[in-house]
Amino acid sequence: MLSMKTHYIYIKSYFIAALMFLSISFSSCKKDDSKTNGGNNDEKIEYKIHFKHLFAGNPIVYDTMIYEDAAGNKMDVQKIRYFLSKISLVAEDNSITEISDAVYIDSREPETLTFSSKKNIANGKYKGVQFIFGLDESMNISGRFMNFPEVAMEWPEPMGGGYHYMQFEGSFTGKSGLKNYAIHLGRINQTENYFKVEIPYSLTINKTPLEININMNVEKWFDSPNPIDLDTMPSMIMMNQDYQTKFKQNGAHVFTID
Ligand SMILES: [Cu+2]
Repeated sequence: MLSMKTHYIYIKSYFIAALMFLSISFSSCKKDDSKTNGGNNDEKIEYKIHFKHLFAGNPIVYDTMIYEDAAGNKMDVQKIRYFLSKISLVAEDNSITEISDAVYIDSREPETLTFSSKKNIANGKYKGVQFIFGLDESMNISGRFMNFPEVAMEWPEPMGGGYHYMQFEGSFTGKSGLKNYAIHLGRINQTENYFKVEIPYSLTINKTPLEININMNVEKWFDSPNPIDLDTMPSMIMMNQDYQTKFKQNGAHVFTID
């Protein structure tokens, strides 16, 4: 139970908060008014992209040996960090509106799981969402990120520099017992391994806030066209183009949108 005194303090702070809110909304009203004389064309709409990480349709339970790779090895998921970039909307006339640069996502860090911004997106019908998994040539340049957490994605200079597209790690039980796996994807010297993902998705934009979910269906990294057996996968695949290609091909089916 709250004492009368704390009650009073509560009411008082509510009152102050309400006053602050009022003054903020007044000043933002003013700002908006001065902008509306140029017609609707300059209006930016707010959008939010949520990133979800699912295993066989359910949110991932971390650090728990309840999953299986394509060969039936029991596995867990401990870490999934990656970049998606140039997230774009594809209009029915095929014109493309880019709504993000490079976005860093750590599936265990809630503050990285929503990307929101404002952008002038033309009204109309859209038929799809596309993005790059990882970073393309124009973005994958050493020194592009100076701060944590992105800087921790650095790819070693002797292997071409730039950044990992993804660090996906955990452990599994193979024939010889418990082992770790590390699915580190990136560019090996001059060989680019990023890929473009195009997902059909119809939406209509009419100056309304936009909200979409991009889901990573994690089990699909192990699925097809290249079934992955963690027990026979080398423990280091950062210099292994064969495995980079396998994951690149599997990755084409990993993402869905709702
Ligand atoms: Cu690595």
